[in-house]
Amino acid sequence: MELSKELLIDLYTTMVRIRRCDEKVIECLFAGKLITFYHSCQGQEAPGTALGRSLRKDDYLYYNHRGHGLPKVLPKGMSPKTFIAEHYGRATGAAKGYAGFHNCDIEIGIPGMGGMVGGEATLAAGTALACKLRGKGQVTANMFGDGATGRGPFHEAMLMSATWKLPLIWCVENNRYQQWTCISLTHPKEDLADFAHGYGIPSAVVDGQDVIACYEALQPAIERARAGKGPTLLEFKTYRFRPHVEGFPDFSVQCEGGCRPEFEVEEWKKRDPIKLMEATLLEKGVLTEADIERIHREATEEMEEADRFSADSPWPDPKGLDQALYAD
Ligand SMILES: Cc1ncc(C[n+]2csc(CCOP(=O)(O)OP(=O)(O)O)c2C)c(N)n1
Ligand SMILES: [Mg+2]
Repeated sequence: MELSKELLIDLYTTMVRIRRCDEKVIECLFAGKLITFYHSCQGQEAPGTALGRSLRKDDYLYYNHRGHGLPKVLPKGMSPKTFIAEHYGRATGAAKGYAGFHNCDIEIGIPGMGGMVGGEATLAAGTALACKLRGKGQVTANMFGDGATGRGPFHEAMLMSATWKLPLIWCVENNRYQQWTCISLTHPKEDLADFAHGYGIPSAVVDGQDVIACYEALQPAIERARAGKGPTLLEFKTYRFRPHVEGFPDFSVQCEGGCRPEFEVEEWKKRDPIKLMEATLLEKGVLTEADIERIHREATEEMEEADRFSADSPWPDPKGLDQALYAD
């Protein structure tokens, strides 16, 4: 699959914007400006970027707590202003500042998340059923962590989606950890994509650090869903560069042999998705060093502006709590 120059630049720029936005949220958090905590998505920008950029505006996209959806909602069209303002708890935020990190926007097909790991799976089956019944070629995608595949809702919804041939793209970001527990203690097999065999649906294991590989893997899965042929399970092998949640020590010892050794983090940083794409685009002659410098500078300025916008935004009116709810 040959991706256009414009698309390659767009995928790269989107990942840089996500990284800068993530860094800005962390900076604001430690400056005491936010009403919430934060689960950084650094290192995991590629799968969500590829997914968000592949979906239509009227497709549904569910995300989990990692980056509070940032690497999915920004590529699907949410502004960093809306995202950061929500963390500030301001009325201009995604959930009008009422929810702190709940980055929903139904106008662009983002119903939001709940606090329960794997909880979006059954909701995704619900919107996928709605997509099918409407008959407009809409699809639903659900991107979640390896931890969610250990929960009942994921398997119940997988079974239903396979049996009813729902237009669903199941995307697991396998970063090998669930908070402070290594996957070797929770899952018997290396590849979570193998779960698909039991449900009789196609699957693939994808290099989650390579945004081009992610994009290419998603296209047939989305086409299959749009064509009414049913769901696909894609497993993106990836890694988070920062602690599970900011401010908590990360190198605990819940795993045999010690959990998440520092050298492992350093090894994975050599496969930073942004650096990998940068090298590819320089090699292909799609971007110059000057272009890269400009893209980073513009992303930094965009996030500074989003920070100022958020800080200057009004607090929500406590009486308007019901306005943050929606029904369809
Ligand atoms: C049902 C449920 N159990 C436990 C938790 C606490 N919890 C929050 S995030 C998390 C880790 C989830 O791991 P994973 O799905 O792999 O996502 P990752 O953090 O690695 O991105 C856990 C256990 C929760 N929110 N919901
Ligand atoms: Mg995980």
